Amino acid sequence: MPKLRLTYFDGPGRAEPVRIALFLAELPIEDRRLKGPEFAALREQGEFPLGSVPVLEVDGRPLAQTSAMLRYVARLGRPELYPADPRDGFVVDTALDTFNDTVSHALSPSLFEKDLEKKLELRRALVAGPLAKACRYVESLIAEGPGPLLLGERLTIADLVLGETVRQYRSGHLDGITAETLEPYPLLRRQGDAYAAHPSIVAYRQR
Ligand SMILES: N[C@@H](CCC(=O)N[C@@H](CS)C(=O)NCC(=O)O)C(=O)O
Repeated sequence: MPKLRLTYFDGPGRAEPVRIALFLAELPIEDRRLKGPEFAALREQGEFPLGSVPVLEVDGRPLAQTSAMLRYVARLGRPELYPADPRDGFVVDTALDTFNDTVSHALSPSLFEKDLEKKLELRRALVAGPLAKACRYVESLIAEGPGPLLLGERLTIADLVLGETVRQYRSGHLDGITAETLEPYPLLRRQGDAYAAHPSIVAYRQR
């Protein structure tokens, strides 16, 4: 097995689905959690290929991009998390990219905004615009199957990202994005409930 080290901040964020996938794949890792100044110093030293985290080192080779990490970890240790069937794989990838890339990038400017009123204004625009579009799209994908997860009963790497996103919104840790934000999206809420109650996720929380 390769030697794995995951570097991120000391919080869930983008790394949490990768941590969960690694746990489910039973792959031991070094879970390196940085404080802000440490991140800045290591970035300055060129430690992160794209200047961002998470970074997953595989036998010392640093690799970026959360979605690629999720696919890699699934293939390595828990293949059922990433369907081999091309159409199912496509559905997983499109949901992953929508939340892990489109929504995350749309959220970024507000994360760095210090003024609370301006931050809330950015969040209102996000909720009404890119987030609404993304949620409607993912709901249409869930609606194609029996639910409650993206591909029915089967847990996939996309469910890790969607479920962690629902959990983050419900946590109230993001100003202006709350459980109420999910009110118009019943299938996403149901996905979040089923995800949280899934035995694999319960096992992760109890580890
Ligand atoms: N596409 C990358 C984006 C990574 C990313 O934007 N990471 C953020 C933290 S969540 C970061 O490192 N931001 C610091 C910066 O880019 O200055 C991924 O999905 O892994």
